[in-house]
Amino acid sequence: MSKAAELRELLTRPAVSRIVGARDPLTARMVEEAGFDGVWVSSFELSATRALPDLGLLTMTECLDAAALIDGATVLPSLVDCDTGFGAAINLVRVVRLCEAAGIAGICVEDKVFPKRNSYLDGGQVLEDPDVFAQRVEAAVRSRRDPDFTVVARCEALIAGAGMDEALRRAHHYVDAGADAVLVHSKRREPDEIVEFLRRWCRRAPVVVVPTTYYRWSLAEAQDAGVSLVIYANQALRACVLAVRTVLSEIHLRGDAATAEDSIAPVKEVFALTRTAEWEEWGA
Ligand code: SPV
Ligand code: MG
Repeated sequence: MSKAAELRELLTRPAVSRIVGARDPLTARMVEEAGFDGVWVSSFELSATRALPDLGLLTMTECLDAAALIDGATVLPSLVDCDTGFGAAINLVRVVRLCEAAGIAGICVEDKVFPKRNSYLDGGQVLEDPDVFAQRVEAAVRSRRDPDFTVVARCEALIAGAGMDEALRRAHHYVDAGADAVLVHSKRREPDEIVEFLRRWCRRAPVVVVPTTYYRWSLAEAQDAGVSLVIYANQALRACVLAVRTVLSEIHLRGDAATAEDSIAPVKEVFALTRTAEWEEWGA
């Protein structure tokens, strides 16, 4: 099965699926090892990895080059976060062509204006005109050569405070334009508005959610409410930030790495993750 067909299957099967943000190929391999279903190539994580804020600063090339490397390190399918689509409809057509050529399973594009701001930032969010965005979605869908290549339309109406009716209106519009699934985003600490969206959506098309702020919502609850795909978008990055800071400050304070040794991975684990033995069989 192609990776595109696998991602489509994850979105359409009755059971809820789970994908995880991986900012680099090694993390993608750990996502696979942990048993998750796929990889989320997150604009927030890719930006943060370059010590940049998630403000639409990454170019299309930077994003897709990183996505190809990440995708190449795992058998899992990847869903690539393409922010607002790097321009007009024709830019998204190029994204689809490049992703398909790289074997990437699908893209997600959001209905904000360029340059988008990360959804959790305080301050205003500016939504794209829904007709303009739907045209972009339609172009992406029409330009794919593999019918399994997935186009997820991300609705930011709840993030922007535009209300539930507007979120539903936009989501229906995007599915009418051909979107394979809708990512409905919320930054509430409880899943209440996501639950209401799902109730009124009546399973018209697969729904993707990102429970970063409403992290107590269980997988079983999400499945019962009608979610198809859960994205753990940034937990791996945040785990890394805390772990690295803790270990580095310990080494700096103590003047040795003795106690740090117990809380870091043995070098052998890195050898295993990078499949060193397999490479050595080639005669290294
Ligand atoms: C990302 O991970 O880049 C996302 C999800 O787009 S969020 O950060 O919640 O906007
Ligand atoms: Mg993003």
